Amino acid sequence: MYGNDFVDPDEPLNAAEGGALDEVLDQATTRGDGGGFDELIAADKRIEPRDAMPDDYRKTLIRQIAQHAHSEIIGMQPEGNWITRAPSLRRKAILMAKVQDEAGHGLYLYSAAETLGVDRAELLDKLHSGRQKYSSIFNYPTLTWADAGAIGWLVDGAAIMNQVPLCRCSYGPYARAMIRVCKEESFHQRQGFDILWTLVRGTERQKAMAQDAANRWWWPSLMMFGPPDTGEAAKSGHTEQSMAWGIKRFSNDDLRQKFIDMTVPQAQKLGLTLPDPDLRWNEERGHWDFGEIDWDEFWRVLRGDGACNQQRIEHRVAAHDNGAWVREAATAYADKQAQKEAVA
Ligand code: BYC
Repeated sequence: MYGNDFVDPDEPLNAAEGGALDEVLDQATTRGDGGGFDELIAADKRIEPRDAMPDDYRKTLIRQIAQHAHSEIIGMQPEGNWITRAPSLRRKAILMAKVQDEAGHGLYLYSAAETLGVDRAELLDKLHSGRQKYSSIFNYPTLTWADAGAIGWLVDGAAIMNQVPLCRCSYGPYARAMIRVCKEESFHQRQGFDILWTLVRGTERQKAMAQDAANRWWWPSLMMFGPPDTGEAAKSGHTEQSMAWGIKRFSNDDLRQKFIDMTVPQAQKLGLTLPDPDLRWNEERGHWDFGEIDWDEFWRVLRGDGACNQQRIEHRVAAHDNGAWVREAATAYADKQAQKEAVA
């Protein structure tokens, strides 16, 4: 348990800690005696790389897993921005570990995508040339130290809500990668909450900094779940098909509501106000009602018009170019080892 100096350690802070992950592990489906794709999906079994699968299922997974992997590595940038300015050695060490975890998540996910027959270099090329997306959330700037807290609390909190169900995704390598990712995200959310918990008990300026960060990150965090996909919007995106294939287990709207229901009491505990005047408990629904999300802003950011889109890609491409010698050295070493083994 991390950072349990501010809450009852038995009280779950997020979906992974709420028992959802244990439930997934308990129910981990084992394969039956084969069967075709449709039979495996109908029986809620895993599809493995060796199995035959419809081309569209493969393409959907490559699109989603690649986008997810790209989000993890681009997501290193906003917080990486604060490593050199973290307020203490302890905070710096924790933040470095967190950012390194995100790199690791990217690696698990690129590996999962590669089991579908694509090459990581090709996926990175698509990211760099704007042909594949990464999460909208990482196009917002990190203006103060409190943003490191708000990202951990809200962005990682939203990520866990979305990703715990992906541990039950029908595609085996993706589902298995998500189990470790979710455990690590749980630590990330706690460290974010802990940063804010410290700030809200600090000076008036520190409290104002925490409030300002919550104001700026709340709505973009709700957009992370993706556009509306229930009611009239049910036919518009990928959700219906992805749910039929067991890739997505819940709609974007359901996960968004679960996240809001989980997060409002946490904001109350922090003494922070969420920037939505329409936020109120609906006794009848048993959920928090919330205001209109600015979907124009979401689509604008996706089209490349967010505050940091250009900067994020430029930085990524430069990091990739600067790392060329590492890839060359690793390839040369692997070739040398292979030659030695061939001779032995
Ligand atoms: N940003 O039909 P929909 C993290 C696109 S990293 C950008 O609902 P789908 C972390 C969507 O791609 C968190 N685009 O699509 C890392 C589609 O466009 P295309 C990343 C978005 O795929 C570092 C269109 O909108 N998590 O946790 O069924 C530090 C229609 O959407 C977004 C994942 O990637 C968005 N937010 O569902 C801290 C989780 N939302 O592709 C934290 C895995 C939607 O047709 N991914 N779009 O051109 C998923 O669960 C699903 O892909 C989504 C979208 C729920 C995101």
